[in-house]
Parts: sequence; structure tokens; C-alpha cells
Amino acid sequence: MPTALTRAISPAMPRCELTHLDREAIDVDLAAAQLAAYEEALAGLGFTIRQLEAQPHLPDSVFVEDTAVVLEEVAIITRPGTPARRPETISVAEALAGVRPLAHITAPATVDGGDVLRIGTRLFVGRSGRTNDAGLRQLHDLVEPLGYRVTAVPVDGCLHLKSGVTQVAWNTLLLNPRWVPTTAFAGCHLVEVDPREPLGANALLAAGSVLYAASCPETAERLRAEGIDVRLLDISEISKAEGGVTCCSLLIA
Ligand code: CIR
Repeated sequence: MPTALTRAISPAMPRCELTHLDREAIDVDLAAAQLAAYEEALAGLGFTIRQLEAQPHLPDSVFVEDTAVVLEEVAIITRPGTPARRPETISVAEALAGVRPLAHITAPATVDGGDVLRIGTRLFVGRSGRTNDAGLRQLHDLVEPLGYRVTAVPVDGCLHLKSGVTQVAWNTLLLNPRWVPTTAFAGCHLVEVDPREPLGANALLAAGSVLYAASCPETAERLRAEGIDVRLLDISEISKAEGGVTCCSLLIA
């Protein structure tokens, strides 16, 4: 049975890192309820939920996606681009140790998992404010011997690569062309976000369905028109921390 690794919301979440958004008050209880609904949606799609304990002193620790890249052969523990987030990797590494052999991104390299988009044996890696060239090289050196190909993609205007592009079906990507170049994904079928919904490119493909932010209804319609099963979730509080639906889990097949 596939597993979704998640983490309970930190009471410190209102002090999260922010890059592109202005700080807004975050309702921690509402965030917890939104995470519970997210976990329920994944459970409904056949995932076993393994929730890590909340980290009271790590505001962004619900965003477990950034702490690891889990492949069939290995779990790569990242070194997040923001120093304040690096301690988050310790408990994630402990949790993944029994699941996969571990590898580690090491200084001076930085990688945020939100910058790593896997499509089959290709890893598209965002060159963002969080993932540096040394990180790209280390990822390449770790995965190329396993048969993966790493392609660097420039990211401009958003936090992570997966803020601007995610997979929504086999060979179909949802993309905001203002933030990531369409040319990087030649050969893939591309669906663009509705221009009024710039944050709408982050979707979580899980067991053939897509979990998606209810705040982007126009783009949701575009996905449905592609025949995609879209499951809407209210993630208002997670969005205020610059998170999206991919960020709150690590899916382990
Ligand atoms: C941060 O700035 O690191 C968090 N406030 C948001 C991280 C969101 N993670 C993701 O998109 N993978």
C-alpha cells in the first residue's frame, strides 16, 4: 500500500518563511483542519498516512516535501536553501531510514524538494532561490548512476519549480508560463493556468487523481476538460505560508 508521509502543523507556523507574499495572520487550528482534510483525501485514494509529530520550533515543518526526494531506489535527504529549515530534515531522515537507503545533499549544496519534479526517469530541477548549482550537481551525481536524467530549469517569480509546474496526468503538466519556461518541457502535453490564477500550477497527482486548491476554480475547470479527476481542497492557511498541495506530503509508492 502506498504511504503518504506528512507532519502535524507547528504552532509556530505563523512565523513561517515568506519570499513573495506579505505576511497574513495564519489560523493554526484551521490549518490543522485543512491538513486533516488533505490527509483524508489521500487516504481516500488508497494511501496510508504516516504523520510525523509536530515540531513546535520549526514553523515550516508541515512542508515535508522540501526535506527529501524519494525515489524507488533511494531517499535523498535535502539540505534546504533556508538555514532555518535545515533541522526539519533530521526527523524525516529517521522516518525514511527504514523505508529506503538514504543519501544526503551536503554543504555547500542546497536543494529544496519543491524544486524537484519527477516525470518517470527524468528529474526536472528548478534553479531557484532555494536550490543552487552545487545542489543540482550533487543530485545529478546521485541519480544518474540509477538511470535518471537531471534537467535544470530556470525559475523566475515564484518560490519553487513546483510552484510553477506540476504533473497532472501521464505526460501532462500544469504550468504557469510566466514563472517557468514551456520550452523546458518539450514533448509533454502542457495545460496552462488561467492567467487570473497564477498560484494554480501546484497540483498533487496521487493514484491517478489530482488534489487541487479550491481557490483556483478556473484552472480546475481546465483540468476537468482534460478528463482529469480533480479533488478540490481548501488550503487557505497553507497558501498564506507559500505552501501548496504538493508541499504537505512525501508520497512513497
Ligand atoms: C518556505 O518558504 O520554505 C515555506 N514558507 C513554504 C514552503 C513551501 N514548500 C513547497 O512549495 N514545496
